[in-house]
Amino acid sequence: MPAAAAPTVVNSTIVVPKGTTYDGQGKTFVANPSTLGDGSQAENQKPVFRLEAGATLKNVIIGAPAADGVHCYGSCNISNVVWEDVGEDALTLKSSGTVNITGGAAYKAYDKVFQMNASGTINIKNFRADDIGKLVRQNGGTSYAVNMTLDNSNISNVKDSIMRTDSSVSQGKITNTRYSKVPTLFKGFASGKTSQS
Ligand code: DGU
Ligand code: CA
Ligand code: CA
Repeated sequence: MPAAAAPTVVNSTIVVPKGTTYDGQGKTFVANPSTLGDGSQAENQKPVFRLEAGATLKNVIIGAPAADGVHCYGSCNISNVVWEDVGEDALTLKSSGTVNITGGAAYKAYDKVFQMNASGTINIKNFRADDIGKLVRQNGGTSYAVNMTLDNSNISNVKDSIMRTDSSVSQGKITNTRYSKVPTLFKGFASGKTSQS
């Protein structure tokens, strides 16, 4: 078997311009801890990838350290992206839009995987997550609407919940998903705002 290729060390955030696609072709990317962040729970680390509105990131493995993962400024498409060891968090919606996550996985998130810091939608399908705090977290104390969906996925070893919000207008929907060691599916949602089948 050929030796695995050395990871690409990212010294400054890779920007994916508006409407374009970045195909990592299965390569592994890691953050330079002295320029982007060490992937600890310290806030204000920089992302490895920054996606502008309508950008797509695909076929990427993010290794450790992962710093602040991926930031989306507006809608973004994330296809077959694997976080081997989530940093401060895996992906953040920084301005309103729809995040579509298709395929891929996230492992070892001490706290959050997907962080929603703006209103919008997150659709997660065909995903695997293991050893995480929360899969989706709307920024604590915010009251805008976030619509969260999870379909056809496999989620295990969760400390807190799969979807969590403090907003009475946000919604969560989980379909066709397998769980193991998940204490709570939904936390903080108003009654009637969640469904599971
Ligand atoms: O408690 O500082 O966790 O984008 C609030 C936190 C939060 C953000 C968020 C993020 O606002 O830091 O990583
Ligand atoms: Ca944080
Ligand atoms: Ca963060």
